[in-house]
Amino acid sequence: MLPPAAVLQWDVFCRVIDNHGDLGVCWRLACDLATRGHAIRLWVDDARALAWMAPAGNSAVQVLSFDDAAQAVPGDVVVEAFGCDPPGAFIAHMAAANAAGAAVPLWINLEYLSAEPWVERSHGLPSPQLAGPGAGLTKWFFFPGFTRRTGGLIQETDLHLRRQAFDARTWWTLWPVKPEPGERTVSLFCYDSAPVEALLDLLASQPTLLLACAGTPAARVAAALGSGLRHGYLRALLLPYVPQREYDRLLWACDINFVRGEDSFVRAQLAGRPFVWNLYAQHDVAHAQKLQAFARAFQAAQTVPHWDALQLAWNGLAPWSTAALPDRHRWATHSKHWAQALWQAGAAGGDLCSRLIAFVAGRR
Ligand code: TRH
Repeated sequence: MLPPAAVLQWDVFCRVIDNHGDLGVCWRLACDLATRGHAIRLWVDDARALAWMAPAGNSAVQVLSFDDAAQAVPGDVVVEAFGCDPPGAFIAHMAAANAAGAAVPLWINLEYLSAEPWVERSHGLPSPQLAGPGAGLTKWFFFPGFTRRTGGLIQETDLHLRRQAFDARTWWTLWPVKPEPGERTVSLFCYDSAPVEALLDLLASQPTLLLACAGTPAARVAAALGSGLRHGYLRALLLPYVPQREYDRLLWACDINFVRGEDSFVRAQLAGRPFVWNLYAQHDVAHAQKLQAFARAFQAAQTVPHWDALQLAWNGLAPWSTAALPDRHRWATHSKHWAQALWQAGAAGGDLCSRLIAFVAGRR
């Protein structure tokens, strides 16, 4: 019989730089680790978004103020999300323990998601700290990703079952507006830079119920559609922020999901529904390479004609005149297959938390 896995105290650090992905990713990670029996302290500098993201909270996750960590005794594992630099006094505490020959937490930097080939080479590398409060310690890079040689994607242990048990028809009955027979449903979550008006024109040629999520430039959607929020065959609903779990269900229920950043992008893939990704634009246009790398992976086994062109145009990397919606059935089938491959990897212990726990166990 295998020995029971050790229950560890995890300190997860999150700084909200902009938007909601920093906290969105950290919250999912914290909850997923807690479900696996671990004790979690989530240190966050601005927890306000949890009021809508996770109104019910999670009794197994302690949410604490980032700066208060300066007075805390570090636990067994420290995860800093996206290189957010935990308070110096907290790290100095670890360095002092190290200098005294005492046990030191494993220190992990959870990085951004990318399908670029260098991720496999960088995942799991040590970063010896030569200066600063952590001098003498080692920080480890942990990269989420799509291949076996990366950290995988967050997939909670019950996610697949919940996804399979989801009944869209019943779910829609709880909404104030429901899709009519033959009307496609599209969720929209994007940055200000996205060509929203052009998309509305494109969608308006067929019966479409558009659910414009909070965070999307709602004023532009409203201005383009007028007070009735209608245009051609398209009608729209402007949504408030909904809890993260409800947002997941929205992705499961819609025929096409426009998503952005990191977390909604991953959840749209796991939904197994057609999606279009709005990348967080970087000054040096590094997001173009990020998109290209993902497109190469996504289109490796099967191709969905027009998907690349739509992606490029949606991200301002090609003229909108080149954009068209891919064939609905082909796109849906491919998205389902893509999700199945991710699910299979997750079920075989390839999800992010399983890999993170194994990584920690291998180095403690
Ligand atoms: O908000 P984002 O743009 O987040 C950011 C950026 O990607 C940024 O570059 C990166 O630094 C950071 O993520 C990691 O998009 P994202 O990543 O999809 O995060 C949105 C979160 O908000 C996600 O967890 C889903 C959640 N959400 C809800 O819970 N309810 C809602 O109604 C909506 C629209 C989103």
